[in-house]
Amino acid sequence: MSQTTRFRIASIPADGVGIEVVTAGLKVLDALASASHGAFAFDVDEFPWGSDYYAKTGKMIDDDGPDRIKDHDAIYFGAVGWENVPDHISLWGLRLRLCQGFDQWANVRPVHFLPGITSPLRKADDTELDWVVVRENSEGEYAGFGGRNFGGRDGRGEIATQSAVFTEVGCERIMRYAFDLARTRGNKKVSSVTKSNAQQYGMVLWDDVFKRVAVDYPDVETESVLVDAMSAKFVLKPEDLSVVVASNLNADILSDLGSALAGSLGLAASANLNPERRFPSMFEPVHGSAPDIAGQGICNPVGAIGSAGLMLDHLGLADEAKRIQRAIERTCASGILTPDVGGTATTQDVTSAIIDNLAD
Ligand code: GGG
Repeated sequence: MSQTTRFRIASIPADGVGIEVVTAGLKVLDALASASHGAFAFDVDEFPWGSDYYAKTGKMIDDDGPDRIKDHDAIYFGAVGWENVPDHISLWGLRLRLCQGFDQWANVRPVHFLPGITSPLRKADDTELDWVVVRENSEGEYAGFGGRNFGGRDGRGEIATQSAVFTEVGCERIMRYAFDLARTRGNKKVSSVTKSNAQQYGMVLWDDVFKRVAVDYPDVETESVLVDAMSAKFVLKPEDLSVVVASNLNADILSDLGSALAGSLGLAASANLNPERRFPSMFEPVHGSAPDIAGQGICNPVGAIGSAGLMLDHLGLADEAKRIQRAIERTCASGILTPDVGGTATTQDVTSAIIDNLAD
């Protein structure tokens, strides 16, 4: 018998529904490993980092945390954000610390329309819709440059600055990623999104780099669209989209809009990739910790399970990734749905159905 390929996964469920959906995703991975008859296995190390950890220790992650997981094959992440910690502390202390520390510069967020899920877009009933938001994940509006000062002035005299940072290296690498991705798709098109009419330095640099990079991809159609116009396009002409590349903040907002148009934020998967593989990549649902439904067993596990699929693809298990996607589609088509998409099923019901549907 040939040797089992073992993958080391660092699991960080973190906050709220993150804990429930990571549990669901790990069950799916377990089922696939069991069915592989020893071809592959997952060694999962779970870490308790998150907002509760911060409440106990004053840290979102241990100081040596990144070092302890830097040699894992991948990170499987839940969600960050809870009422006991200010949002900017929890986001910077954990998710951004890992994304930026491990140079996961490409955040890939597919917008998938699933059978059996009602989209708020009437057009989705009879039009094939499918696009990917590629989010620049290392700089831009999330560079973290700025400060607050003059709090001692009388009255309301404090000031704050927050600078976006755009570099040619950062722009070029995410654009090349987007163009290479477009080449793998039926509709070979990249839409670049900025607000360069108002943000005349960083985003004009982005536009200039986009024009330069596009020359190397003459087979790929391009367009440059302002973010306000792109928001309208997501709703009014989404059939025109294939790969949408945008800065950190713009892509975050657009991908939430895309997930909502597909039916729910709970459906959307994402991959934070370090394409050079110098560091582990991190896979997580697009959604946050959802305090309003956390702990009730009714959150939608599809986004997290889809993210596990993206992780398998990254680990070289492309067939298993396709099996997860097919199982998600079959489950949704059969009407086993959580309340956010109009059903009455629990997180566990949907997870079990997806596992049952993994079989060919
Ligand atoms: N699983 C994604 C997650 O936890 N998101 C929390 C959040 O607030 N993210 C903001 C961002 O990534 O820009």
